[in-house]
Amino acid sequence: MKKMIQTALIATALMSSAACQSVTPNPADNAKVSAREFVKKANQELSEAAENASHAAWLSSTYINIDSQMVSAKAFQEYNLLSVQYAKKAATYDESQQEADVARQLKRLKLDLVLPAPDDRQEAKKLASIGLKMEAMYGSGEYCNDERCYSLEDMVKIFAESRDSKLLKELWEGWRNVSPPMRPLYQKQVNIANAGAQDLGFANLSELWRSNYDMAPDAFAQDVDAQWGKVKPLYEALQCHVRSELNQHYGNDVAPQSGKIPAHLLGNMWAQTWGNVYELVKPENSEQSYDLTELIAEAGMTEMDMVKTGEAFFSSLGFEPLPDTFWERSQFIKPRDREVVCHASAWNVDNVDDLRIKMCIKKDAEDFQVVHHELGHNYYQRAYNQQPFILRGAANDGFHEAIGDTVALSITPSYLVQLGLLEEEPPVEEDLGYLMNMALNKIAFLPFGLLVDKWRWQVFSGEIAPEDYNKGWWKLREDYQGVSAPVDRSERNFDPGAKYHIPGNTPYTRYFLAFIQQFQFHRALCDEIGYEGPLHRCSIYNNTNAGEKLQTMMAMGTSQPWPDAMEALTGQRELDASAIIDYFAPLMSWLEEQNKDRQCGW
Ligand code: X8Z
Ligand code: ZN
Repeated sequence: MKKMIQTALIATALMSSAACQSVTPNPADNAKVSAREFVKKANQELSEAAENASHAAWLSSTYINIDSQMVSAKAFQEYNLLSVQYAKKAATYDESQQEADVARQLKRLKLDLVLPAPDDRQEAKKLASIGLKMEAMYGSGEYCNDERCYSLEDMVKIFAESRDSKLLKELWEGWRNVSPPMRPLYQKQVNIANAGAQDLGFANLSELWRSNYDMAPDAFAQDVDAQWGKVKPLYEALQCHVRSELNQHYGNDVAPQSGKIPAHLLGNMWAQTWGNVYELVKPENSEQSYDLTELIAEAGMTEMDMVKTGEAFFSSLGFEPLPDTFWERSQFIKPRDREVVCHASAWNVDNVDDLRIKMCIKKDAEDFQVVHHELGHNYYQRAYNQQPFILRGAANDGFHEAIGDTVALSITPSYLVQLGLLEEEPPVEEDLGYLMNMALNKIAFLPFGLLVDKWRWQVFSGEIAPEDYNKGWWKLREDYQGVSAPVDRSERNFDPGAKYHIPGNTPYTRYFLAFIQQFQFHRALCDEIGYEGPLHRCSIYNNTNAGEKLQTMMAMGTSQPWPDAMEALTGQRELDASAIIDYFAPLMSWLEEQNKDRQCGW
């Protein structure tokens, strides 16, 4: 399961966890060997099992059909059982008696599980098939009205471009028909995985997930809340301004002046990033003077060109080019002849150099950013491939999500000029528009990044009962994001299931962390290269010193507690939201001015 991270970065517990079809003896049955011998064997067996599972998962994600699901479920089941057995056996060794490298591997074996099965083949089998089924349901989901059918990708595009609130509301509701059938499966999955977590000595799956950050699980939850407390004023100011501008555009009947913002009006199916409503909310006198989506179109860039441009950025930092197999095996474009899981992911199928991304690329600014995000995963995966298999992972999962985004923060106007996409740099006075656009994507995301796992933690612990799944979801959506459902919801709905990471069983707090870390990383790298000036204008493009800093940290994998990796990159040992606050300081002043006569809050 650990491999969930390393292998398919996002794609689910399933894929990455999985494996070994063979007649591997149960490690728990072995006569007790030294801890060093034990981790050696674990590295070997788990890496084989993970590779097997990854091949199967690639297949089931890029050809959704009954056979690929069966093969993949089987491989996941085997990998999962093997990981659980190793985790249990690891707990029989006293870490404090081992040399540091062995102790670290024992620790990682015990914690790096996302969806542990109880040690029972039948339960493990059920768990695997449920996961695959939900992911396939999501991947092949669509909405049809009397006129036509819409894939999720069609709907996502309409959300980005359309201001027809009636159509948006219809599609918002329509897409959410994908998930009610998942509800009983999800409930079952929670039960089995909770039993698995309890077998491993955790109170429930929530405690296991929160234990993966080199600190006590409750301390982690508190730290996350504390970070949220620091950025919340910025979010509230943004919500207030956006609400008011949407009200101006749509009128009181569609977009109320006060309270929560109806979730279908924010340019995104989940209201998680709001960059697509930039035109409606931009500062009047300081337009962002270019639109990257238009520049991509004007330059006639293909999907492949977008990926090549991303690769070139990493090359400019000194990273080796991607292997030929990356170009041969990746999925860049949505195939027309079959169903696939379009949600973007990055893979290292053999955990060495079989790097791939799987996307259904749209030729727009949003996916240009996602391409960099995914490539960040691939370069990280390759950087730590010299570590023992058990330590091939990020310092923590937020780091994995932050690398590509950190690089993408350097897609500044000056970089676009260097690329030849933009003729000249816009004047500094127009930066407010640039910052607004960034805030709509980065600040707007924060409460969503937080609440997805707030919901899951409560579900896993039983605090949200199965009969309240949807109610619990909307309470969090309303409280944290200040958005509301545009149509009535009830327990006939299962809205969390309409967001990929729930059926895909991918933990989500990682993105909240990453959205804070990426600014911290960006600031540290800009300091490193001697940049002086506003943080949002800094680009590390072409700077191999910045590249080396990244490479050094990334090569550590998960061999050290994450504060060590943080220190290697930034000189700091803690998560620090002050960088994101610095970055947006000019926008915050502007928002405060705009909001001074408005009643903010919800
Ligand atoms: O799932 C992703 C990546 C793959 S790890 C495309 N992200 C989250 C999402 O789409 O919900 C990136 C940001 C948040
Ligand atoms: Zn990612």
